[in-house]
Amino acid sequence: MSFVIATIEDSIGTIVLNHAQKRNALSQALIADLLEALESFRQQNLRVVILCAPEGTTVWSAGHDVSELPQAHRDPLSWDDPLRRLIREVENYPVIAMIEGSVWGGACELAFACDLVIAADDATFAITPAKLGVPYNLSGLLTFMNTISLHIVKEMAFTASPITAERAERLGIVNQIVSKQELKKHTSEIAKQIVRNSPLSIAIMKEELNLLANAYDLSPLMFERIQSLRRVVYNSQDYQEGIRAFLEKRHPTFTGK
Ligand code: YXS
Repeated sequence: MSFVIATIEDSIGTIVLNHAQKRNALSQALIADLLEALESFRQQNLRVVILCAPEGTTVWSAGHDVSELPQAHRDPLSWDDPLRRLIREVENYPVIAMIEGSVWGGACELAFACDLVIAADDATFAITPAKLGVPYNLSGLLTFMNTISLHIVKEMAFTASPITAERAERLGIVNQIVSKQELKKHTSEIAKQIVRNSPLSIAIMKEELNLLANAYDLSPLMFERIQSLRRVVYNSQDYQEGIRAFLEKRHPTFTGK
């Protein structure tokens, strides 16, 4: 069974996240299917991709599959982890995130890594590492910083509380919000407009904008210091408590150890 449904119409690829039972959690299996669909679209030279969940969903994606987070003593968000590979892959295509329902954690990063975010008025967005004791990684935080002003990134990351689509639009995080009924038609019209324009021009501007958005100099010394601080966190009792509490369906008790 595939955890995504991939279709093509008018040079537009659509990928529907399709694991409702687990609230479209970004598991290794779902990400593998998503990457396969993106690769197939790339081979067919599709000009734009729409990433969405089934119409009427209340949860777009519940984020990283918590049951697949390493229990301890291993970086949960290292270069080759599925979520990291997916984010890098999404940055290679013009992708529109079509959002309805709630978006959590790593799925927020996935949505914000897309080129446009078109949301239904019921959408919400939550950045959740602090809720689980996860030391988010540098490139992941940069995805958020490239989408959201620093104060709002900190508010969302430190509180782990969802923000509404209306506020996200006001903050420029979301391009446009429309009614659930209008969402699919409106997003498709934007995709068709992109298809009518020059694919070469769009591809090079996307690459240039990605390069500029990621153009930060970080010395090896600074990088190694950050990695050692992150190691303290994913080796902590709090990190294990965060995951255990989620799996046991209870609130975590963090001690700072
Ligand atoms: O109990 P069963 O077996 O039916 O499974 C339940 C949930 O355990 C499962 N599920 C998940 N499994 C793994 N990873 C997840 N992220 C996840 N979310 C849900 O799906 C089944 C149905 O869930 P349930 O009963 O809670 O559904 P609901 O409709 O009542 O509530 C939907 C949500 C999304 C509000 C609720 O499932 C929820 O709060 N999920 C966790 C959202 C979250 O905190 N995600 C962050 C994941 S960690 C992550 O993305 C990064 C590592 S980080 O945190 O660093 O950003």
